[in-house]
Amino acid sequence: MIVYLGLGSNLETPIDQLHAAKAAIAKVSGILEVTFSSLYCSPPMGSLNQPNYVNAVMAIETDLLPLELLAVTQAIENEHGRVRKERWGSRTLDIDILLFGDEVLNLPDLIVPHYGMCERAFVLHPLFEISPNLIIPNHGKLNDLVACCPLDGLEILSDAASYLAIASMKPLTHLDLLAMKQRGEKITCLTAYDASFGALIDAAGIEVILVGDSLGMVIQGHSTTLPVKINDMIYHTRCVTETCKHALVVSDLPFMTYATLELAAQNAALLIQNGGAKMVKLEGAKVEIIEFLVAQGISVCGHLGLLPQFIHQLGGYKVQGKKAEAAEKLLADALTIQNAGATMLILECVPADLAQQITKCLTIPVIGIGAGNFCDGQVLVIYDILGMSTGKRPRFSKNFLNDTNSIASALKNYAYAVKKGDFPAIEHSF
Ligand code: A4P
Ligand code: MG
Repeated sequence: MIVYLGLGSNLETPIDQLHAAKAAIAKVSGILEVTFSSLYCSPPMGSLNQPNYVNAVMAIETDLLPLELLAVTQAIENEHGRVRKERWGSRTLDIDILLFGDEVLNLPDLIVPHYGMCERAFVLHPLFEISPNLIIPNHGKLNDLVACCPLDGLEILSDAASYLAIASMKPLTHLDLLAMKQRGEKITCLTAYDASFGALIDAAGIEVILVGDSLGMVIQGHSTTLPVKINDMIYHTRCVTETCKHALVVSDLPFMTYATLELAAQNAALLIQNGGAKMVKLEGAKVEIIEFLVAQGISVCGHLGLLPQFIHQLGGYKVQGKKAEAAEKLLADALTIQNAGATMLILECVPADLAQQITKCLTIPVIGIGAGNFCDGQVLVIYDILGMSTGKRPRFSKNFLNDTNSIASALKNYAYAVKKGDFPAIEHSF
C-alpha cells in the first residue's frame, strides 16, 4: 500500500527534525521509503505568533494497518520531544497521515484523507511535486486542487539549505547497497558528469552516481566511448565528488586503461585518489584484474552484457545473451566476477528473464540498464531521462521530465518509479 505522510516542524532546527523523522520512518520494519519531496518553508497557519514551518511530504510503501502506522508516527513524534499543547501551535515534529492508498477512513483517531490537506498549500504543493497524477479520494485530481490553491507564502527551501541538510547525512557504502538487495529495496542510480547534476541527483536521494565513460558520447560528442582518456574520467569524477555527499560515486575505467594489472592499478588509483571515486567499474569478465584490484583495497563494479568498449567486436549496440549458449556464458561470467571479489555488477541490454536469473544467482547487487525489471536496481544516463540526448532515444530509457516541470522532480519521479517497480516497464525491456 502506498501511503503519503505530511511532515512539519517549526522548532529546534526544523530541517534537521524533518531529516531525522525521514530516517526514523524509513527504519521501521514494514515500511519502505519510496520518495521524499523537497523541503518547503511557509508562514504558520493558525497562530501567527510562532516561527515559520518547514514541511515536506514522504511517500512510503507499507504493509502496516492504518492504526498501526498511526501508532508508529505518533511514537516518532514523541521521540522528537513533541509536547501537545495548543492545537495548531508550535511543534518540533508533526506527522500527518495524508493518504492511505485510496482508502477513506473515518475512525475516532484517524481521518483519511487528512481532513485539512486539500486546503493547505504546504501539503498540496509538495505532494504534487512527488506525485503529480494523484487522485485524492472524495476530492478529485490533485492537479486541479493545486491549481486552485494559492502558495500563501510557501517557498521551496533554497538549495543551499537542502544541501546543508544532505551534507549531514551519512555517505552510502556498498554495504548499504547490499543490505538493500537483501531486503528487496530497489537501488537507484544515474550517471552524472558535473557538480550541478551530481548535487541534484544526490539531493533527490538517488543512491549511486555513475561517472560513466558514456561522457565520450553525451559530453564530448563522439559516436563511441572509445576516445575517452583517463584524464577525462578523473576530471569529471572530481567535478561530481566535489558536491556529492550522500550517493556512492562509481567511476569508469575507460578503454585500454586496464589492459594489464599494472595499468589497471595505476588508473584505478587515479580515479580514487584524484577523482574521489569510491568504486571503479570495468567491462567484461576480467577475473585477474578484478582480483588484483580487490587485493589492493579497491572496490570494483563489474559490467556485462552490451559492452560499449567492445563495440567494434560486437558490431553494433545490440541486445546480448539472446541465444542459450550466450546466456549461459553471461551467467557463468557474472558468477566469476562475483567470485573475483566485485561488489556490484552492471548488466546492460540483456533479456529481462536472463537478467532476473543472474540477479537471483548473485549475492552482490545487480544494476540493470535495458535489463528488465527484476534487477536489484536501475541505472540510466541523466541526459536521457531529461530528454536532452540527441539522436534516437534508446528503447530502455524514459523521459521523466515530460510529466513535471523541474529537473529536481523529474529525478525524484525516476527514483520513485524505480523504487515502486514501475520502471522499467515491458516496453523498456527486451
Ligand atoms: N488524527 C486524525 N486523523 C489523522 C491523520 N490522518 N493523521 C488524530 C494523523 N493524526 C490524525 O493530532 C490530533 C489527533 O488527530 C491525533 O491524536 C490523531 O489521532 P495531533 O497531531 O495530536 O494534533 P495537532 O497536530 O495539533 O492537530 P492537527 O489538526 O493534526 O494539526 P495540523 O492539522 O497537523 O496542523 N502551518 C504551516 N505553515 N505548516 C504546518 O505544518 N501545521 C500545523 C498543525 C499548524 N500550522 C501549520 C502547520
Ligand atoms: Mg497532526
